[in-house]
Amino acid sequence: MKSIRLATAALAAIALTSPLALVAAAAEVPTSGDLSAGHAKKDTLRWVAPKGFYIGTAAAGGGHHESQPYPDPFTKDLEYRKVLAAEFSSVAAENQMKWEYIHPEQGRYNFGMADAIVDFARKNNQAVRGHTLLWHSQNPQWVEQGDFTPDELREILREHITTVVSRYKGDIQQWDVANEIFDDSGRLRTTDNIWIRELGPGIVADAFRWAHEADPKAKLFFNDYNVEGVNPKSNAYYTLIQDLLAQDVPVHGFSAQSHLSTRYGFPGDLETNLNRFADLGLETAITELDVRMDLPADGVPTAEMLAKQADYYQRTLSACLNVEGCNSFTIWGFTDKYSWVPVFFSGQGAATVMWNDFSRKPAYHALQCTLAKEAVERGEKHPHLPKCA
Ligand code: 9MR
Repeated sequence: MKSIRLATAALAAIALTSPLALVAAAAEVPTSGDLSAGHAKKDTLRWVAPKGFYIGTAAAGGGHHESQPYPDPFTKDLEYRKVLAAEFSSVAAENQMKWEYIHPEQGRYNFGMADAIVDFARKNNQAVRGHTLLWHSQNPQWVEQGDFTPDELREILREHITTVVSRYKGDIQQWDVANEIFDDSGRLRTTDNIWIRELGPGIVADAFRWAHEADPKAKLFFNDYNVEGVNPKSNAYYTLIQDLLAQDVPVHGFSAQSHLSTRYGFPGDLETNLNRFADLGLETAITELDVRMDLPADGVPTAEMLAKQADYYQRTLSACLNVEGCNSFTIWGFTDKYSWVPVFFSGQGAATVMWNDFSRKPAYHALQCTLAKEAVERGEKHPHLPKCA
């Protein structure tokens, strides 16, 4: 049965890809192993997670995937879709709701893939994280190279936010309204962020106001990388958010993307940092966790490397579970097969919790056990507990 299904997936890949892609697609079709899709329902992340805690992943597609030798993962990889549905209670659009993807030309929206993700989530009883509305990156040419007056540009942003957020009103649990607006030293991106450069810092508050008008129930977030610990960048958010809250701007959350690397120490003050935002009355979230590593020459991580990676995953999850209002924990892809990491960091990879064939790494088990233990600690009855040390 399994081989028939896999053969069908491979044929679909053949019909849709170049000869070069064929070789890769055939090589990547899972043939063996501990396939998540084949696991019992009770042996998944979402099943063991405490009630009300969303365990999520990015749904792969767009962005770097478009230059890779495989068909669109989210729509074409059936095994991938099964694991996505079985394991996660929340999904985020990896690229499919970004400006360049969803609004590629002035006056033309491309909602197909975002709609598909939202439909998939509804059918599989999953929450959706929307990503993202105001960012310095992945904006279409027509915006970045356009010759607009400030008033026109402001109207372009307002119209975009209103259109996209309204379309998914009621379907999106959390929106990353503003993404990566500070640099690592805590300075606002006044040069590379077109919106802030052309319209001034006040545009950030307007983006939150417009998003809130379009979907009053969606929780609106600031989202960034390198803000896991207490540092100049997270301090900048801490100050800005207090200012905005004092002005009644509808900001509801602060999230740490958490693209970690075993090259660096674990940000041990993650929990402290999230707590100070929680103390402002905000929700917090982990939104893009992955833990990359420097791969050995043969490309195969050692058991020690995998254990260190698992430890980083577990500590990130524990920090979130320990913070009141940190109810959404998203990993940035669940299989190495589609991870952005090797494409962006030469010599690094193996950053996700499953191998290419969806078999589970120690990091997967670390997440699963941590979720299960927390559920038990919260007094929930668990008919099944995975074997956890
Ligand atoms: O994973 C995304 C990849 O497919 C894109 O090519 C890339 C382009 O910038 O963006 C990646 O996602 C980023 C996310 O949107 C924001 N935080 C950093 C993520 C990794 O670069």
